[in-house]
Amino acid sequence: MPQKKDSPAPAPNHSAKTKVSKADKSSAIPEENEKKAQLAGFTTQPDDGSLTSNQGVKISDDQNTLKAGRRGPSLLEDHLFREKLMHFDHERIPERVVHARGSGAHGVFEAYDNAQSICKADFLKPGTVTPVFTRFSTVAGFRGSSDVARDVRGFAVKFYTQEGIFDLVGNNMPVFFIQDGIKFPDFIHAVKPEPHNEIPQAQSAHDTFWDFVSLSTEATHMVLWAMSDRAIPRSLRMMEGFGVHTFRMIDKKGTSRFVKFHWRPTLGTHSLIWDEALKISGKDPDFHRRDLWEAIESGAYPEWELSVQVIEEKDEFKFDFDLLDPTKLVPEELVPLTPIGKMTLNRNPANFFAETEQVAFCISHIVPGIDFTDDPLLQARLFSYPDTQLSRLGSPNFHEIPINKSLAPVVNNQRDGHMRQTINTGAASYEPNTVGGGCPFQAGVKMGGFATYPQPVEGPKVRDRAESFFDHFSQATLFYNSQTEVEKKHIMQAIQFELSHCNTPAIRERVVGVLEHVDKGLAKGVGDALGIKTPVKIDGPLNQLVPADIAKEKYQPSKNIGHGKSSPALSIIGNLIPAVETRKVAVLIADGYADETVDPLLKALTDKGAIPQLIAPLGGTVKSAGGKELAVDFGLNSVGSVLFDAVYVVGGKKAVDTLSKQAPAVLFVNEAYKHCKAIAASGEGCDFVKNALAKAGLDVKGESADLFSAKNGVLLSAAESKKDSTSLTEDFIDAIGNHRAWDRLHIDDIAV
Ligand code: HDE
Repeated sequence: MPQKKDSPAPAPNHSAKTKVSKADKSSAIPEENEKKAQLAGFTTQPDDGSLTSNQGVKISDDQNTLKAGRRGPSLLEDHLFREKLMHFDHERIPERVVHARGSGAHGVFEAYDNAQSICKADFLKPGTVTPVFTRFSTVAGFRGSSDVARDVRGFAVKFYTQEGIFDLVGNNMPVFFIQDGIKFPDFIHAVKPEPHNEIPQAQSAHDTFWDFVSLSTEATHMVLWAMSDRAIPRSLRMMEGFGVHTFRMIDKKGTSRFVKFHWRPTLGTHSLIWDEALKISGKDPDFHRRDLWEAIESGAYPEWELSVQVIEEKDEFKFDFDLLDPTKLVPEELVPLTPIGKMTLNRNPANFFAETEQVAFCISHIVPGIDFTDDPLLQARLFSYPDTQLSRLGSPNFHEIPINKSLAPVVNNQRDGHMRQTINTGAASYEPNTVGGGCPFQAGVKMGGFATYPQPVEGPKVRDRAESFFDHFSQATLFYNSQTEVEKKHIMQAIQFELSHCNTPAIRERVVGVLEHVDKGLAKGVGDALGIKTPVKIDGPLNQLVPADIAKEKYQPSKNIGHGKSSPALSIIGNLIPAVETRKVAVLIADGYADETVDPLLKALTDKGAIPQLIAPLGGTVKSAGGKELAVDFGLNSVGSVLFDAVYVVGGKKAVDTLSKQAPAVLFVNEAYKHCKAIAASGEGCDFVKNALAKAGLDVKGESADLFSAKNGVLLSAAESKKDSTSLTEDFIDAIGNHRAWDRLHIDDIAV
């Protein structure tokens, strides 16, 4: 059973901005939980016993096939060889048709004390701790594609509640590309690699994606999200999650309210820069997977607060957008977030295939207290998820796979099928029966049975869309207006990049024409970069996703386009939560380094939860001027500054002379500058930084006061005194916490 905590539940207004110390975390997280115990029953430890066949027969020789003579032909009789190869030949299962690339972790969800007034679900009772398994993913790429592709991230959480499984299968963006599930195969075909040559991998920067989204203007809002920094998270631990659709919550009295689900990371939401993401894909395609794994192994457990936006039934039609339209969000300024609990991921899977690959999320997995709405995208998903598990996992018994197994008892008359694990006893596999004493019996609502909310439904059978879904641009404009200037620039550059990879001029032009309806400046900026003259006039109706037999004029978007105000909550940079914890800091070092700085620097960073790593010209060790030896984490050639959040160059004449002759060391600092990362140096290290930036074309003399300032995130202290280096380290730590110096000078001029 999910454990109840002895300590009082956190206050309901516990905000995502509240920093939770490690000590707090460990006290909140039970070492054992019921799901862990259940999985233990299926888990084997490496055994030092004899090697056996799958039938338990001991194997005497696993090096040689059975042959007729020492140099003779292999024999078909070799049952041990055939068993081993047969199993190997079938090791792979089909990868997910979307969201194939993913990483998962176990954890717990702990309810605050306030959700029961709107939801009767047991796992939301105050202080209830429920085991969870969470899988993050990209959407378009194949299973082996890069983690940091520009893409939406899946954010799927399986709650093993006392009343059965609840899957909250969301994304890191609050809206979606299409309004009706019947277009999902078209959209996915358009974004996946093109079918004739299977190019490009894990990218939307190609003709078919932009062709589809420019013809289906309902995608415009989500396209802007996908072109924003949200699509290149710094870490899976530093991104938000959203349920996207409007759901229902039902309280004990049977009252239904509309809700939107939000996950907010306590580390804040942070992103990469596109140039950085491109380079990380080469240096470490497992960047996000490794980051999640290492954080959990080190005890720095990632956390998210779950909130809901609650809308009373009577307010369903109060907004100028439709709550059932998944291309719209509910601005927080209209309906604030109410935090209702916290998720902590605290355990890596024991086996990737058994857990992360075989986990089967289905939006149809809900528990009493939660229900669906008529959102046509949500309705389509209700069919798709269980259906896709049949081809991926191969059997309707996928719920029996340990990672998918409910903690609540599963009792019904479903029987047999491929790979059935349960051995059902007795003669009755039907209901009603007398043979089995009438069991299992229906629970009824009072005994916790699920009952669908009795929402009245009436209307003609039509293939159509409500007019309230026709406005495709207001919220795209709202989103764009809500971004800081830096974020707007990133969106513009992302669209320029993507369109420059489209071969068909008409597609590029149509996209610019669509952008005119979002923001004229954005359209012009993109157009200018591609040699497209604005304004662009689009031929034919703007939205082509209309029923064939219905007048196209009816489907024109509303006239009040481009009127969007702003919603400050939608900016990442405008909502910075400073966090140094788990940030990776490269310390550039070489033989002859100055003794004074390194130990205090490493200690100060580690005390704040950052992860300093020593990067030297070669691997092995480095010796200080005073003869002290330190182990090097990486040689310069095996990493790059893109894998770190900040760089420190250690002083010491001999060390800096050596580093100055290393082109990768110079590139390291210059790329860190270009990517707006905190840079610090002490002693002779300061000259190294200045010379490096001068080589990249910056005027380090004329403007040195502005360039080398805390605001610009470049901190130099030529003196090596204890006082100076302490204050340098403090400023450096602050700069790391700010994530990036977004307003850094001359970024576009730097030649790297
Ligand atoms: Fe999915 N989606 N989806 N999706 N989705 C799948 O199910 C589908 C949509 C999401 O880590 C598939 O098990 C349809 C929205 C996540 O295992 C498949 C439609 C959102 C994951 C499927 C959508 C999502 C999936 C493929 C439109 C955010 C990965 C493998 C009607 C709210 C879960 C699988 C994991 C996976 C269908 C749209 C999120 C084919 C038909 C909107 C996070 O069933």
